[in-house]
Amino acid sequence: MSKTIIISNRLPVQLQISDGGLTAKPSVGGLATGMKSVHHGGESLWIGWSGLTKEDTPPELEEDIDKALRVHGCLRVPLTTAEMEGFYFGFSNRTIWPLFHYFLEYTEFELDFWETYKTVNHKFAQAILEQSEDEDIIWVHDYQLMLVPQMVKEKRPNATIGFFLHIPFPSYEIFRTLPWREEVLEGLLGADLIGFHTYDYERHFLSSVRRLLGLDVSFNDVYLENRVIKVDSFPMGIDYEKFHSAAKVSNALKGKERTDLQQKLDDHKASAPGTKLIVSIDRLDYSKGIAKRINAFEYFLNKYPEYKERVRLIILAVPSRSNVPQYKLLKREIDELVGRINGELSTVNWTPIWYFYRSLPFENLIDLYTSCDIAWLTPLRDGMNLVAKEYIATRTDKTGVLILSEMAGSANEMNEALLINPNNFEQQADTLKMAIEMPAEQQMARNIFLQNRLRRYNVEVWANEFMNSLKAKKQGADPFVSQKLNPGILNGMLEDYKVAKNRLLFLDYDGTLVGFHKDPQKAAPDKELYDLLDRLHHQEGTTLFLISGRDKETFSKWFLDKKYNMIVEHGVWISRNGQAFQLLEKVKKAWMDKIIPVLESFVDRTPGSFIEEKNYSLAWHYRNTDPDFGEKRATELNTVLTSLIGNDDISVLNGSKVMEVKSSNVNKGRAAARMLSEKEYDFVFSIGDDWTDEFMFQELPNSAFTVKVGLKKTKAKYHVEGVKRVRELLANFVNPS
Ligand code: GDG
Repeated sequence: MSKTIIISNRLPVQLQISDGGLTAKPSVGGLATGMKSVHHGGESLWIGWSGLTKEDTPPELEEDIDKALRVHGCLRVPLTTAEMEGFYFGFSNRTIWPLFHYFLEYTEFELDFWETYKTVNHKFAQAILEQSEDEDIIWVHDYQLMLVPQMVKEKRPNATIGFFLHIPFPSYEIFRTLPWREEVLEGLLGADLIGFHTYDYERHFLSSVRRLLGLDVSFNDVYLENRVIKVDSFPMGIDYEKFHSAAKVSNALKGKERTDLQQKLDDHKASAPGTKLIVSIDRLDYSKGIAKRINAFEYFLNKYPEYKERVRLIILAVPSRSNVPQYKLLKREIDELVGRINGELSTVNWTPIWYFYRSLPFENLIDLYTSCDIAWLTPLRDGMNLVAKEYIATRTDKTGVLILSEMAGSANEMNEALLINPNNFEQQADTLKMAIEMPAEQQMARNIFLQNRLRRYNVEVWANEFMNSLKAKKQGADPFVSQKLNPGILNGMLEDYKVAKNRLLFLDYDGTLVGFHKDPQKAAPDKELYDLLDRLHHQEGTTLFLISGRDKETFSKWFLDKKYNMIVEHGVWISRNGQAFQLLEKVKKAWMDKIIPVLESFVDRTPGSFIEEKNYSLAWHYRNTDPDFGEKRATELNTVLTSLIGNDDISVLNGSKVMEVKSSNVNKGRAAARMLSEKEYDFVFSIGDDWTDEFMFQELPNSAFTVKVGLKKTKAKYHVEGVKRVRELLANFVNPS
């Protein structure tokens, strides 16, 4: 039976070693909770770091630790202190974290960090490989493990792998600064499904994939030679019921039953009626914009001094990554800021800011959420921000105002909150005023919508949606029209091949027999290809045609003395057995003079594009342009050309990164059909990779074997994965037994 394997940097279990021995308690974080529906029973395993480095693990407890973890369905990846330094505090938190949160100035590109990151990712991948089987579903979490999907896929190609990134994926302009950007993208593309919190992160990722790896992307699918990867957004929710019911319980407690913190908050409210409490809760992280928020609070108090003594800001900053220098500096900055502002503005009755630098127990978190009239969250960048959602979930009477930064992923789903730009102090001061003065009915009207959405799309739904999408990928629900040329079909085809007396083969060239090159002239045939074609050409009973959009000069240079049969320029010219090229179709070319200037103007305006002038057609190549810009220009050119050519017998063909203008009565399909009509053939085969080959697939009789190279939609019956596979397939023809 297949099982689910979850991988994250930290295991969802807290280990504690004390005099009394070892304890293992499940963590209560959002991820651990959300994965409950996925990680249960004996069918799932969670692999991660235990929280103890090798140096911190007493050897005599190793076995007990493993046993304790096993009870929770967990397996640890042992890491040394040095590995944690380079992998976690180094590459993860001093390179990726700042870079992906747009803090280029804090980003360190250290080769040592990168090397350790690779080593540790490898350890995680190894642990997965040891524990998994082909039919398992593997879900990798977050930025610490971006290389794991590929490391696993390489060794276990049939495994179904999902990856979810909990932090933003930055725009291409930021991501491209990473020295190891290609490796990171390739690492992620080992997955079958890649999930992000928002569509924006998804779009940034796809843009980097196209620009840096030059891969084809169609909607949210990335096309590799042998696989299609789905990229999608899954906005993470919270355990709504847990927060909502905890708030209900807390509200129902009376007097001394209430927590100490709640009693203090109650006393404060009683002593200062009409005052408002504003809360902010974050890990102490520069991405959360805590220092800016404090400055904005000071700005607000100076702009609207009537609110002095009438509002108080409670900041809960949870210690985080305090080994990283940048976090130490931030801690100092915030300490100083709070000290200065409280020093300058406090009165006998009032301290503007209550600042807690610690982690509070869950009950106290609920106390803060339920007691504060406003939650003010101002991250400068945040993948999602669950605190915003948790605050709303605890507002059982539906009052409360959420002020939320537009830069948080959650802002996309929380339109009813007051959304602000954390860099705009003027706007923040005015929004705070608005929040303080907002009538309860309006607060409730906003929160009803927010609560309904959070209740519906909770963290369990999030986890299940991701898993269902991953399972759908596993079942191969890809919308391919053609069938993979599997060994069964191949054997049948070879049987037919063997017994056939007269075989006809049409082989496209670029993208089929050779890969694409930036400069088309460089895609010359290699020795292996010549050998293969020679053997097919000289095989008894086989008629081989190279059929291409290329010009006759290039093909003459490469193949004329080989005497292969060739059809070039999509069917304008034909050469058989080494004879000079002859016209196969009568074509007009007067139109070309009119079209050249149009194409030239597109070349001038599209860096990297160029014109290929053939005898009877004109091709505008844009493989080397910026991919987004190139596509945009191609659409534009298509419109211009179609309006220009009107009813003339000219048509525009969209090939693979090339647009070709040519006479309508010429295409590979017509040419192939003509060859077919010359003689009786009992085995017909055609193979090609792009749009222009579709004419062949369409035109050939149903009995023909038509094969598409790559995974695009096609009229061909079968597909193979890439040039290497094409050559292997043709090698079978040389020796069909
Ligand atoms: C990353 C991404 C993304 C906070 N203080 C205490 C405490 N918390 C809990 C909150 C909340 C969680 O910690 C913080 O979650 P966030 O989403 O706000 O932020 P990150 O830790 O940065 O998380 C983020 C998230 O991953 C999920 O994908 O949303 O964008 O940066 O659940 O309640 N809990 C307790 N005491 C505290 O003092 N018990």
